[in-house]
Amino acid sequence: MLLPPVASSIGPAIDRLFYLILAVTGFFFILVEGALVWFVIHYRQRPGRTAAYVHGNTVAEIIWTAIPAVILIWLTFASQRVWATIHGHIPANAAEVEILAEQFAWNIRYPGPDGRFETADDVTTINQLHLALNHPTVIWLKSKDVIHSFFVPAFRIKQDAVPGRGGQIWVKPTRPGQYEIACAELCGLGHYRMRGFITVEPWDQLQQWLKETKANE
Ligand SMILES: [Cu+2]
Repeated sequence: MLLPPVASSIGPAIDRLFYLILAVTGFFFILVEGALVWFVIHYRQRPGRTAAYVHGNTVAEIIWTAIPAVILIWLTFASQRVWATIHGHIPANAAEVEILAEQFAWNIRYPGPDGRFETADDVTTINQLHLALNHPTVIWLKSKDVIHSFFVPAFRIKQDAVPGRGGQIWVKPTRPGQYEIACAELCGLGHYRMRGFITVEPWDQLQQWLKETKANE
C-alpha cells in the first residue's frame, strides 16, 4: 500500500508492525488534534467570560498515563517476536556472502566452490550483490573505515556496519528482480552515491553468474 513491495521472508511481519504502529499513532493523533481544535473553539474568548483556574484531575492523569503504557508494553512484545526471528538463529543451509562497506562502495565477496573466504577461488564484485531466490543467505557485514548502514528497503533490512565489529544478518529473498542497497548512515561527502544493486535469481542462474564473474576477474 504505502511501502515498496516486499521481497524477503521477514518483510510481511515487519510491514504488519509498521501498519499496526501507524494505526495506533494515527488514531491518537487525530483524537488529540481534534480535541485541541475543539477546545480552542469552544473556550475562545467571549465578552463577559472570565478564566477559570483548574488545578488538575488525578483520574484523567492516571488514565492518560496508563493507556500509553499498556500500548507500549504490547508493542514491545509484538516487536520482540519479529526481532527474535530476524536475529535469533540463522537457517542451517544458508549460503554465505561477505560485504565490506567502505567510503563509498560495497565490496562483495563470495566464498567460491570451497566455501571458505579469503582463498583463491573467492568471487569478488563491487556494488553488485546477487542472491538466490527462496534460499537463505547469511551476510557478514564489515566496515573498512567509518560507520555505514546496509539498507535494503525491499527486504526491510537495515543494519549498521561498524568498523572493528562484525555484523551478521540473514535474508531469504522471496521475489525475483532488481533491488537497491542504500547506505543509510551519513558516512562522508560521497554518502549519496554509496549505492548497490541486488539481483534475486534462481539458484542455478546465480551459480552461472558467479562462474562468469570469476572468469572476468
Ligand atoms: Cu556509507
